[in-house]
Amino acid sequence: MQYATPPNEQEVSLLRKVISLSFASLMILPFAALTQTPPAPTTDRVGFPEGYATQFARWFVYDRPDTKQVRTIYANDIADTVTEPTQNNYPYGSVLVMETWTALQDAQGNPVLDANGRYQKNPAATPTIFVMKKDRGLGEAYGPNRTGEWEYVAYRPDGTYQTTPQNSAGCAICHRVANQAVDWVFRSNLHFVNNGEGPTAEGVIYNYRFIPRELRVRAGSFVTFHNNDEIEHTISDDVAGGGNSGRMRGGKSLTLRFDSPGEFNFHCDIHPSMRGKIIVE
Ligand code: HEC
Ligand SMILES: [Cu+2]
Repeated sequence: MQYATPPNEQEVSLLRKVISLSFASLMILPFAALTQTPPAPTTDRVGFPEGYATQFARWFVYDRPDTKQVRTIYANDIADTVTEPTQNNYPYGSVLVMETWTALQDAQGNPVLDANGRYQKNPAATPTIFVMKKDRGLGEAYGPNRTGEWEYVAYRPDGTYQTTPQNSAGCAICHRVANQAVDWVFRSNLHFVNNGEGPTAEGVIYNYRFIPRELRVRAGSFVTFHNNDEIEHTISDDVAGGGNSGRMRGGKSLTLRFDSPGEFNFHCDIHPSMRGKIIVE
């Protein structure tokens, strides 16, 4: 499993600038502008997802460390019928919503974690509501950048546009990276594999290794490991009878809390040469 290239707001806004620039030059240079502007829908066939926070299924919450955001992904009833084996083909009428919220931060700009070690929404911030809808006949308007039958729009909570349909080509261009095998939905593994969890990982398991090999944390900290390998591993306490993650398939994460100072040495039961250490200070 992979951590896909995260969406980059700067890229989006740059793209928007490029698009609006080409619209501006449309008046002067119609032909040049037409060939440069990525095609996009001219009308909104997505629609503001009224009541999403209470009526849609909450699929997962993802802490985004680089932008210090809490991203909550919701699925309407139709999208929520999708299972891991059918995630290559969401049914018509599927709506996915990503609510992007600035995380609460301390004076140094570090996210203030909640009792479960997760980011919290800053109550003073205004979220952006990214929406993608799949339906018969949608998607074609993006031309070469089409992602199946999905169309994209971003709204503010009051229903006004953050990204209009006309400016949404950038959404499709980036979502093409998520690819057809998952119907261009990026992080559904957090829903299907991790039961809705998307904490920031301090450690990864990759190529039969724990990376980093040794981690130092303060007492009371949470540590999340993400299995970024193709195969199963375990995180098993070297002390007999100690904690054991059980088999963690690729894409799976595990969050542990370390309360008392000391050393926690661990290994993988399946590949005993895989060893790691956490020093709690
Ligand atoms: C630069 C790449 C990029 C752009 C541009 C982009 N997205 Fe995404 N989008 C992502 C990634 C990556 C995720 C997974 C969450 C994460 O990593 O932050 C995502 C997640 C989503 C989701 C949740 C379902 C999923 O795919 O996991 C929705 C809905 C969504 N984006 C809609 C939009 C809309 C609407 C736009 C345009 C206004 C847009 N996106 C633009 C990369 C992008
Ligand atoms: Cu292993």
